[in-house]
Amino acid sequence: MAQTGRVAKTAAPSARPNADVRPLMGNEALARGAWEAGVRVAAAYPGTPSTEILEALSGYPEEDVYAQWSTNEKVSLDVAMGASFEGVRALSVMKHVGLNVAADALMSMTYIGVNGGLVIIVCDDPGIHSSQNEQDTRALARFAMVPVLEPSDAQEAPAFMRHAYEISETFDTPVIVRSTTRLSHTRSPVVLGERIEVARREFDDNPVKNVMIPSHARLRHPVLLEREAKLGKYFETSALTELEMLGRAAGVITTSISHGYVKEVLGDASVLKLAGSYPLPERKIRDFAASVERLFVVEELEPVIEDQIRAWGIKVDGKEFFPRDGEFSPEVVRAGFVKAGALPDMGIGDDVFHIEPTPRPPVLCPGCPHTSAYMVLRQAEARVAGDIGCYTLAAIEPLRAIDTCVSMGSSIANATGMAKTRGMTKTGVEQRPVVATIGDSTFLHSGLPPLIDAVYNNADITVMLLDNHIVAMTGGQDHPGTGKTLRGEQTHRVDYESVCRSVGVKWVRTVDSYDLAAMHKALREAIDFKGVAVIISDRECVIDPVKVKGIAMEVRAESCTACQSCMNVGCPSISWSDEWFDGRHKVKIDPNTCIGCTFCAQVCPSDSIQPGTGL
Ligand SMILES: Cc1ncc(C[n+]2csc(CCOP(=O)(O)OP(=O)(O)O)c2C)c(N)n1
Repeated sequence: MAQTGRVAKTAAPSARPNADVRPLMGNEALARGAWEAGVRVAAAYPGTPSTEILEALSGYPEEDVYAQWSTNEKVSLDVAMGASFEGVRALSVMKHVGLNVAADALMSMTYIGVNGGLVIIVCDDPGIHSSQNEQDTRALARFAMVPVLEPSDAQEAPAFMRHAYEISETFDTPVIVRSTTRLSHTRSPVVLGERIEVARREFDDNPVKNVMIPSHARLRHPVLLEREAKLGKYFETSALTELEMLGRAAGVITTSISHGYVKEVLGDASVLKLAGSYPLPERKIRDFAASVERLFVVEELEPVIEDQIRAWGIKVDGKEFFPRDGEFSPEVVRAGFVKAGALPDMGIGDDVFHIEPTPRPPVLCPGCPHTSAYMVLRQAEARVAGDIGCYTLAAIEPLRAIDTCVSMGSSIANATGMAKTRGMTKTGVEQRPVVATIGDSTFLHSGLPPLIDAVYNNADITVMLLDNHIVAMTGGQDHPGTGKTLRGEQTHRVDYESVCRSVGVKWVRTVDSYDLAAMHKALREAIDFKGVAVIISDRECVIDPVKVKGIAMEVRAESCTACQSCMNVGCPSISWSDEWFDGRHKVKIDPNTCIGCTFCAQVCPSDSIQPGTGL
C-alpha cells in the first residue's frame, strides 16, 4: 500500500446550525466515532473503564457493524486483524492491562501493518479506580512503534477516531486511541456526524508483508523506522496538533485530558496541544520551546513526552512538579504550577478543593454466591491463590480468605507453583492445602492453559471455578459460558465439566453455591483427592436483584445470642440492632436488600435467622 504521508481528509462535522448535538459519555463518543468512520468489525473483552464502548457500538445497525465480545483481549485484537486483512475497517477495544494480553499480536501486527484501517482503543486508569495497576499505554505504544492519539474530551473523540482510521490506512499501521477513566466516563455535548461508507479493499496477497517469519520480519523493521519518521512529520502540520500562542513567560506542552486542566489553571500560558504522545512533531516542539521563556510538559502518569523532549537537548520541566502516579485534577495541576513558581501560592491548594469522601470499604453484594466458597476455604485454612473479579473482594475483612492475586488467569498456575513446594523437605513442610479460585469469565479468558498445565504436570491442587453466569465485575456482560452473544443472540454455552474432563481433570463436581454444607463436603473431598480437582460453584449472580430475590430473612431477636457468627458472612444487609445480649449487639437484617440466600441462617447456631413473614 502506498505511504504518501498525506492523509485524505473526511469532512469533520462542524458546529453547523441545526447540527445534531447530544450529551455523550466519552466511551459513547468513541463508539460513535468508530461507527462514523465506517468501522465494519469490532471486538472487545470488557474491562473498566472501556466496557461501554462495545456496548454502545452494538446499538448501531448490524448491517453497518458486526460487534462481538471476545474471550480475551488478544483474541479481540486477532479478530480485528482478520477483518483488516480482509480489507475492512476494524476495531479492538480493551482496558490498559488488556494490552499486555494482546501485546504479542500487536508486536507482530505493527510489522505487518494493515489493509483495512485498524484501530485499538485502550482505556487507561490513572488513579487505579478499578484495576490491578496504573500502567501507561503510551509507553507500550511507543515500544510497539504504534502511533497513539489522545482526545482531550468526548467532543473530540469522534474526529480523533476518523483521523485514526485515516492515519492507519495512509501510513499502513495500527493506531491506538487512548482514553482514560475521566474521559471515558465523563459526558459532554458531541456533534454527531454522518457515517462514511468505506469501500472494502482487496486482500493484499503479499506473504512478505503478511507472514511474519524471520526473513520477512527483517525486511519490515526498517519500514517501521521510516514510518515513524513520516508520522512525526505528519503531526507537524496535522490539524490535530494545536498551537495557541498567548504569553511568552510559560509554554505548556500537553495532551489528552490534561489539556483541560492546564487551560483551567494557567489560562494565560501558551499551549501546544499534541494529538498524542508518539511519534512527536520534533520541529514544532523545538520552535515552541524557543518561543517561550520556560517550557513545561503536563502529562498524566509517565514522562513519555518529557523524556523524548529532554533527549533532544531541550530544557523542560515536568515530573519534578507534576506527579508520576495518580490521577490529575485541576487541583493537582495547580499545585504543580505553584510548586514550580509559575503561579502564586494563594493558599488555596489541594486541601481546600480536596473533599475526602467517607471511606466505605467495598464488599460483596448481599447474597453474592461467591461468599460460600470463601467461607469454606477460610474454615479449611487453605492457601488460596486468587484471581481477578468481584470475588477478589474476599481478600479483605471479614472473609479475608485470599492470599494472592496477580493478574487475570494467574490463580491456577500460581497454585501449581505453590503446590510444587509442598513436601520439599529442605525448605520445611507447608501443610495448608492449595486452592485456586477463579471466576467463569476469567477462566475462559486465561484460565484454561494453566489448568491444562496443572493436569499435565500432575499438580496436587483444588480449583474452585466460581460460575455466576456473567462478567459481574464490569457490570454484567455475557461471555461464552452464558450462551448469549453481545447482541443477545443465543449461542453455544460452554459446559465447564466437559471442558475440565476433556483436558484430563479426573475429579470434577458442580455444587450449588448457596448450599454451605455441600460446599464444605466438596472441598474436603477435593482436597483429599491427589491431583487436580475442580469444584464448580454454581449460582446466578445477584446483579439483577429483581430477578433473583427470594424471601428476605429475619432475625428472631428473642433467641439471638449476639454471637456474631452471621457477621462473619460479611453481608451488607446484616447490621447491629439496638438490642443487646451479654454486652454484645444483637443483629438485624434489612429486608429490602436481603436476597434470601440463607448463608446467615446456615451459620446461625441458635436458629434465630428464619425466612421472613414480611410482617
Ligand atoms: C487483562 C484484564 N482484562 C480485563 C480486566 C477487567 N476485569 C477484571 S475481572 C474481569 C472478569 C470478571 O468476571 P468473572 O471472572 O466471571 O468474575 P465475576 O466478576 O463475575 O465474579 C474483568 C473483565 C482486567 N482486570 N484485566
